[in-house]
Amino acid sequence: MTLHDELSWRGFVNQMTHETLPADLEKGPLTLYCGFDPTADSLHIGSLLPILGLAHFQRAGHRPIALVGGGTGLIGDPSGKVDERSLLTKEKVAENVEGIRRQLERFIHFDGANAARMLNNADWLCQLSLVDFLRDIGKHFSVNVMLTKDSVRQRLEDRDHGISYTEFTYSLLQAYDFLHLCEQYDCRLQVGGSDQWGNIVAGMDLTRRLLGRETYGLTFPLVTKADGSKFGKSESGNVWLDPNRTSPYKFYQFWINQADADTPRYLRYFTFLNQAEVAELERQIAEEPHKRAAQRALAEAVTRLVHGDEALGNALKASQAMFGGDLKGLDEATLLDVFSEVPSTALPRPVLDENRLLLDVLTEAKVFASKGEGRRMVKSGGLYVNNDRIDAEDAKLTSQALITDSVAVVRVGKKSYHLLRFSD
Ligand code: 545
Repeated sequence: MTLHDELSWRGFVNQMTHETLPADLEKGPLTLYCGFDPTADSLHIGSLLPILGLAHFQRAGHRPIALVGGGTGLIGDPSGKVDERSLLTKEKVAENVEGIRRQLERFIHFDGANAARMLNNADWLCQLSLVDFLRDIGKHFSVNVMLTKDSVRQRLEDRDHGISYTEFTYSLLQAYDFLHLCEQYDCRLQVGGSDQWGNIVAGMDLTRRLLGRETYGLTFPLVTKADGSKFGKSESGNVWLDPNRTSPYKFYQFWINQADADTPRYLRYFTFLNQAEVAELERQIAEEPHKRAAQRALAEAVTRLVHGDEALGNALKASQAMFGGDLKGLDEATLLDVFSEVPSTALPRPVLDENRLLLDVLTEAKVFASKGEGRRMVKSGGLYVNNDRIDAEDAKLTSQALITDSVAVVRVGKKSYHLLRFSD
């Protein structure tokens, strides 16, 4: 399979500027780039497709440049944005650059024959002189043409959602980047999401005019969901790559919960599984959908890719906890994350030393409506502490009930959970 065959099969190709690109990609290594503006200190899964796009090019022997927009991030790309954005402070942008740089480093390798590069456009954009820029670069842009671009046109129609001169100029800066990278690094292809088409083409035009060189553009599709809702959001908002913003457990759960109708496409987008492997998982969706083998494979592969083996192991263990699995070895943060939607009762720690009956405490905590209900539950074998069955009605509550420093997990029946949290 050629790289283009692979990308097409995976559904990575939305638009290409040249019909000849697929064949040219086979002629030898080429340098390409994709830009990421530091609008936050973490990427979210919306950036995963372009990142994996770069990884596929690198696997095929090409040289990717991951560009962090320390300069463009000070301006703000209007592409696809209905409203003018508020400017981030320079300090915030610099901080975000570091966060994003660290994340990007996981996905492509920076050594070997076709080593990737990580560049920051602040290094050249922040040194430009306004007068020189307007003379040397601005002169090649027709405002008439710029006004017809999607990103601008939408914002011209009503004043409430207008566009500032600052954002209007954004695409000149991105165009200048392509020119700079072509000149300095022989970069000949820019990739990005479909919202980047206008900016990519602007850079190609500029490079053609000023260097007389032909470059390429390729865009990836927008990731959609079969039910029409927006991809990449969970109930709690964006799904981030930073484990402190979206825990590996929640990240794993996000993928496990994908619909059957979306999963084959996502396996092609977000994992490196090959055609035969994806076909086998598709067969399993068709024949035994209840087993969710494809979702499991998806969740495992993406969690491993983004968070590594150890975090995946913990996420798997945490996921089993909800279904009565072993709770030992889960740290408190993970435990609280897994049971974040479960009711909980705060109790003073000394309660653990008072030799109280477990059923009394649970009745006070409203786990049971009455002590009688608690007794019946124990008799029928339906009361668990930390997923261990309680067999005696006169069981005492002691510090033995703690599974982590301050938490005991009570379960009534198959899956009705309640947390007891002991604080000093
Ligand atoms: C800057 C300078 C360049 C080339 C590109 C850029 C960035 C580009 C842009 N891209 C988007 C982005 O989002 C914020 C990232 C999360 C912190 O705005 N002008 O930076 C997204 N991009 C990846 C894909 C995209 C795009 O990073 O291209 O389509 C999302 O899939 O929206 O010289």
